[in-house]
Amino acid sequence: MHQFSILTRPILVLLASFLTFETQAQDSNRPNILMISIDDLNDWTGFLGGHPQALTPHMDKLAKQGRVFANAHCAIPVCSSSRVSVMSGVAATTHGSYELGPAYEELPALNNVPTIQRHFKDNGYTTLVGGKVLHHGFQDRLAADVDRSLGRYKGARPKKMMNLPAGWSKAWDWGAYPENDSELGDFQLAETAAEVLQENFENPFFITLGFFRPHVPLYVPPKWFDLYDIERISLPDNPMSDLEDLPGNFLTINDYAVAPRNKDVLEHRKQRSMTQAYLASISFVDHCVGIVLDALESSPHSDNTIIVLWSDHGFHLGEKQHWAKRTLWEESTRVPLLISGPGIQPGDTCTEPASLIDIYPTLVELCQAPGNPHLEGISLVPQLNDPAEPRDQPAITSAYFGNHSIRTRDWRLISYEDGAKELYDHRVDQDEFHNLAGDPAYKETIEELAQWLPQDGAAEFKKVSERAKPRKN
Ligand SMILES: [Ca+2]
Ligand SMILES: [Ca+2]
Repeated sequence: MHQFSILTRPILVLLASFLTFETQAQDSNRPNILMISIDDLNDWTGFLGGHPQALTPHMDKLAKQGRVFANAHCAIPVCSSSRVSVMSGVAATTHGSYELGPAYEELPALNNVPTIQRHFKDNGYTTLVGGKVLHHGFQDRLAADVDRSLGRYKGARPKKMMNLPAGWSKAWDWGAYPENDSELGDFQLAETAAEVLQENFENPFFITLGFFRPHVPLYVPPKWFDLYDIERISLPDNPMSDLEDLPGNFLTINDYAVAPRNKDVLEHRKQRSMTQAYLASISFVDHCVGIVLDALESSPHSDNTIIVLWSDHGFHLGEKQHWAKRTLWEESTRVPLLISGPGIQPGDTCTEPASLIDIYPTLVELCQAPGNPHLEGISLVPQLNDPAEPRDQPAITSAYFGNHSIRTRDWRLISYEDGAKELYDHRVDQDEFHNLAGDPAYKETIEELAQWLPQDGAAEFKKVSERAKPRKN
């Protein structure tokens, strides 16, 4: 055993205490993280412009303070799988959850993959989680990933259905209810978070908040409905002829039993009313986001907190004759993604492709946390420094086993399990009306994009009890 001389010993003690001080100093300078997820929010926000009337002043303010990733996409366009990908930093083709189904801790491929909360906790952060973050919550072996729970989501529901036509899934009701914001779980979560943000923390914090609106049922108080005159709401441009150039496959497999069919929506004349409820829910959740952001701004942590805001996937309101999610088109895959914080200069919107699985490595780099060998996304720090910095990696979205979308700055290629393809040129066709896949002039473009298609995706892992049920008729 090495023996220190009496002379060197005090120097080592001094050095050790200096190092300890240095480490603590670094710790106290490491930025906090405030992660805000919103459920089922598509690009209908002011800063993305997906709907000309959407009122989201609080998110728009945040967008001005940091970087907007205007070409950001989910890994899988459905709740549980998308959130598993965000929290693990792992693609569907590795974890094997391609639709609504297994919980994080049930997926064998993630046995040794720490959630982002766990990873930061293991590196000195205090983790707080409230609302809907992982679809199934932090349960079983994930329970210890959370130092402090800010409560699970609690929904308020009227005694009777308000607007739902007979025979539709009860999950899909909507209406001006309850009377006050304070009766809704999202508002309560925002208020709780606002209080927590005034506290002092010994370690840097990682707070994750998951807001539930605009997920169905679309119940929010009357004042939010009053923001949108039902007769003057712009409805999505949705020509029936849009379907004529589509391969049949995805039109069939996305016919999920819970979401209403567009022909039923039209038959019952509910399109305006449902669109109004979705917009009202967006403005309500924006208000909740504002409560949290205002609280952070007036807190001792305002200068040293990274804010990441995202939605787990997009949402159709009739586009391509479809409602809800699960497709590989822009309405389903595109999500809001905002990042702001110390050192991030406001500036132009980034139109390079980004994926929600890039969030994990981005936060690791921003906080100088140790790497994680499981991560499959790529840090967005270069685009936080310069929004024009090109990205080679497209955003890859998978939906149901064997179907993938490749989204670059200018293109979207969709490839279905049976080999059928769609190609859209986003420079001139942001609505994805014109499928160019059958045009020989685009053969090379398709070949180039197809190089990104996952070749050996993990077999699908699904609990039988949680499989999506196909419609019977
Ligand atoms: Ca969702
Ligand atoms: Ca079309």
